[in-house]
This record gives sequence, C-alpha cells and structure tokens, in this order.
Amino acid sequence: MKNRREFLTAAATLAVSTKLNALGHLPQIKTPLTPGTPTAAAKLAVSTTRTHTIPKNFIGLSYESQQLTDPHFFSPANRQLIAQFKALSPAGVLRLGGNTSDFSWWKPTPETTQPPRPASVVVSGEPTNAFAYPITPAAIDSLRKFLDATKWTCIYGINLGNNTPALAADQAAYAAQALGPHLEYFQIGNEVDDFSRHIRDPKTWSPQTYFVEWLAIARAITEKVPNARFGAPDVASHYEWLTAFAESYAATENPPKLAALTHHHYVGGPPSSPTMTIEHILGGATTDPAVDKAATIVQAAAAQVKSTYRMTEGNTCYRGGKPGVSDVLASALWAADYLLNLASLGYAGVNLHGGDAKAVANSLGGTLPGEALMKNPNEPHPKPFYTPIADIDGTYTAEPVFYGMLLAQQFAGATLLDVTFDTSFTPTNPPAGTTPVTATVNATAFAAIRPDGKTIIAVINKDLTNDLVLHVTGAWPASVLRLTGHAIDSHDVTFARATVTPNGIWDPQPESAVVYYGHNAPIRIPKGSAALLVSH
Ligand code: BDP
Repeated sequence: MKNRREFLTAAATLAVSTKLNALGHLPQIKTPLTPGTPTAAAKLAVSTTRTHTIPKNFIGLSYESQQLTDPHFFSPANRQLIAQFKALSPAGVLRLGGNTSDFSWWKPTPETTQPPRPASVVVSGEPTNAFAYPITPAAIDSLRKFLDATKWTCIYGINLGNNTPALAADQAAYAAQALGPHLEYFQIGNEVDDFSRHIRDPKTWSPQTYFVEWLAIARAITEKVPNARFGAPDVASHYEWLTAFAESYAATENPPKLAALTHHHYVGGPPSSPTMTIEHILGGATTDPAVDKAATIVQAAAAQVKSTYRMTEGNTCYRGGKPGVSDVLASALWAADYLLNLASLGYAGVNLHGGDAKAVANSLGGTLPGEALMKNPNEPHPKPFYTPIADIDGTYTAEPVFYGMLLAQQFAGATLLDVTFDTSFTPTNPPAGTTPVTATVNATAFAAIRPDGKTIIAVINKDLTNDLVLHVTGAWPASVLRLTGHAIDSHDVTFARATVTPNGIWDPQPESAVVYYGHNAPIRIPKGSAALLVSH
C-alpha cells in the first residue's frame, strides 16, 4: 500500500510538469544505454551517522524585481506559473532582486512621480537609468495572492542603488503588511560588490561605505517594521565582502535583525566565452573551486554573526545563459549536483535565477547576448537560456534546470547521512553486458533519511565517457527515479520513475519498477545521467 502511495505521489508531482511541457516528450525517454560504452564502477557506503536536516524551504527561484511592473505576472490569474512553482516545491522561496532591483522606485499613488537620483549615484555601466521602473501597491498585493496560491515565501529585494532611506522604508512597510507571513526577509541592494562598475564611484566604494548605506536603510525599515529581518550582502563574487559585512555587523550596537548571509554563484560566463561549455559546468575531474571558496568564507562569517547562509541567485552562465549549455541535460545534472552539494555544506537554501526574457534582458541593458549563438533562432527556445521555467509560446514550461532542482527537492526536509563514495572501484565480477574499464568516474553521491523513515540516495554521473556501475553496501529494495534525456546536449529532459530488470540494468522495455540494490545487484547509471533511489 505504502509503495503504491509513494508511487502515486511521485507520479502526481511529475504529472503537473509533464502536462505543461510544451515539447511533450515526457515522461518516457528510452534508455540511453549504448552497447560497448565503457563502464566504470563506483562503490557507495551509506552510514547511519546523521549530519544535518535540510530545510523544507531549501529550494527557491530568483526573479528580477522588474517582473513586478506587470502585476499580472505574479498573480493568482497566472495559473500555469503557479502550477509549475507547486510542482517544483510545496514550500519554496521566491527571491526578487537582480540588477533591476536597484532601478525601481516606489509609486504608492498614481500621482507619485520618479524621485530625483541621490547625489551619491553615478550611473555609468548597464543597466542604465533608462531601465528605471515604478513598483505599485497593486503589484505587491498581487504577489501576495500568488504566494498564497503557491504556498511559497518571498525574499524581497529593496533598491540600494538609487534610493533614499525614507522611500525604501515606505515600500518595505507596504510589502511587510501585504506579504504578511509570506515574507522571509528583505535584501537591500543586488551584487553590491559590483556597484563600482555601474552605480557608485569606484574611488570611494568599499565594503565599509556600503555598510554605512546598508545600515541607514535597514534602520529606517526597522523603525517602520520592527520585526523586519534582512539577508545581506548578496554579493556577486567578491566573497571577502561577506567577511567584511560580518565584521561591521558584529561591531554595530543594536543592529537590525539579520536572517541570512547571502551571495550569488554563476559557474562562468559570458555566453560568448569559449570556456563556457558542457565539460566546464560538469566539472571534469575537478570541482568548481569557487563553490568551496564561497562556502568556507560564508560559513565563517555566518558563525561570527550567528546567522544562516543562502545562495540567493545563480545559475550556469551569467549574462542570461548560453544556448546548448544552460538549457540542456547537462544543466539539469549541474543543478542537481550543485544544489545537493550546497545542502551538504549547510546552506539554508538556494535560488536559481530565471524568469521572463524581457526582465532578464533589461537586467543586462536590454538584450540577451546568448541569442546571437542560437543555432536555429526560429525554434522555440527558453529565454533567458538558463531559466528553470520558461514561457514557450505562451505556455510555462519546465526546463532542464527545473528537473535537476526537482531531484534535489526530494531531499528537502530530509536528514543527510554520511557517505563514502569510491569512484575508482574495481569490481570482481562486472555485470554481463557491460564493457568494464578502470577509470575514476566523475560522479557524486548524496544520501539522506526522510521524515517517513525512507532512505534516499542520489548518484549523479557527470562523466561524459563512462557509464557507471554502482555497488551499494547493503541490500534493500528500492524504486529508482532517473534524471536523463536523449543526449547530454539535448533539451528534452525527464525526471521520472525508471524501470529496471531484476539484475539492475536499465531496461528499455518497462517491466519491473523495483531494484534490489547491493553488491549482488549493481545498478547501471549511464554517462550523463543521474539516479535517485528511494528505499521501500
Ligand atoms: C547577475 C544579476 C542579474 C542578471 C544575471 C546575469 O544580478 O540581474 O540577470 O547576473 O548576468 O549578476 O544573467
């Protein structure tokens, strides 16, 4: 009975996104097993030692604040978008921010006009002040109803680039009362470490001058909203600003309430960069060094100020993503791996960036540079290229990154278990039908115990050459969901229940949905795919 219920729940979750996929290839993608593919082995031991519990609201999306100029976007009428949010997580976090958040102005009444820019603002790079836009109470009221419908919460970005404490506090007060329990916290300023590139004088801009501005606005908001909490400093890549922020914060008497230290992460970019490739985002033999660097710095800073830490905006490739890299199976594997890695590093959550083509283009000065790299500009395409949910010809569609996030979402609320993962294991009797090779396979593994007592194991085979035969210590019956597609560079991706033969090899002809994993029944995970095992 239990098994059936579990199956139905998984099927229901997947059905929503499946139905909405405009390209209509889900859920059955036949096995990507190719006879003769080199097959390496890996051995996984899952310990009973529990590390920490992943928050239920770990998964999140990040959208440009400018999205609020259309009150119909985050609105109860946008049913398809609501369905996609719910399919991704029953309790996710929507972060509003991005470059455009520093170009908004608060328009409480129809008569209010755009205030003059403060004297400290020097607009030079992109986006320019031509992209300034008003935020109205109607947009925030509509957002509240969208959050009611999705049961998501919100991290609300406030303009630091072109704002005054008084106007910021008025907008925050409205947002706090309108969003009510859906408001997680405010963030003031987006990627403030890069302000010297476009909205502040590089000669004077520093973590210290930033903190003075941040504090003035955070205090003004706290005066009007006494329970207001903040995430900061939301830096792009200069992680030492996290340390500086924590130091200034710790030295401040009676500081505003801090909920989280926040930073961003894009694997690389821009789209025209020849190093922005599938091989690059999947990491080859080395992992992305910026991930560990950011984690080490943010963990120390968060310990100093006793806060959580969250990756509030990121994706594969900055400046809107790259076609053929950010919107294909490789990006789904990247998302699953990156998110589970951050979960194991103790992050409170992660928001991958996306949204509407126009809002993200505006965040970059009006265009998406990836458009010039599209092989066939007439084919329907997700834009921005990295977006988890795309508007394809008027239909909100789950994109590859979405499915990687959906795999990671299965760990939300679960408690991580220590794993030992040997990626250059030599089995004594490789399964029939494989072409064994000795190789270190580029794969990662994560395990957790869910509140219902079931063990889940994710194995992400990022290797582009070798299939992986997984040997798991112990032997339990389990169901398998797999994250796969026709090819590593194909747009069609699915995360669905897999069928396997009794000996654990993926079966192109659906027969059995249960695998007994363990030494005697290794599981084959084709190159460029991932598997999620759920114990019975
Ligand atoms: C970040 C910005 C965001 C952009 C994104 C990108 O915060 O507004 O859309 O990069 O370049 O730096 O894709």
